Amino acid sequence: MISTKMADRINLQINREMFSAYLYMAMSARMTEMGYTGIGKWLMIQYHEEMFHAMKFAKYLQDQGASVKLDKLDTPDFPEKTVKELFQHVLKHEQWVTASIREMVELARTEKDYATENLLNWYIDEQVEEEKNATEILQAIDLIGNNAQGLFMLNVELGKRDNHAPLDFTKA
Ligand code: OFO
Repeated sequence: MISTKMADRINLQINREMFSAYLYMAMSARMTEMGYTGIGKWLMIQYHEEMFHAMKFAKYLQDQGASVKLDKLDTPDFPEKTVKELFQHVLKHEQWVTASIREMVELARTEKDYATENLLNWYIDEQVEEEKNATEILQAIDLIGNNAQGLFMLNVELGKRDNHAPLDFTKA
């Protein structure tokens, strides 16, 4: 059993993970509409990853006998119109999510909630991966500079990303 405070914080994080999914879906649409179909696909796979992150928290709440409470999602609002600016936003967003997960670890430690802290270790590792992915894409964009052919190749490369996130709630 977990505390009400911890359950509320996990429910807030579910909302943040689902907002991440919503944001990446919107970014995917914009990139696809601009002709970057490979980048659009990469972002849609990121959408599925985020939904998995949300479902993993939801399943944990249920395993702990706590309720899943879904709140409304904010509208994704982003002004970026270039690939570089968009991935700068992705990195900044992931850094914000990392800070949010770290805050949860602090709460779990304060409450001596070892089970939740153990679950959060998975998310800590995942955030290292999330920030690394965005950073590597930004490094590639910097190497490419204003070379249109390079950007074309990056679009093709990112379009090769596969979906590994389980879509089945019970496998979260
Ligand atoms: Fe759920 O890691 Fe990205 O936001």
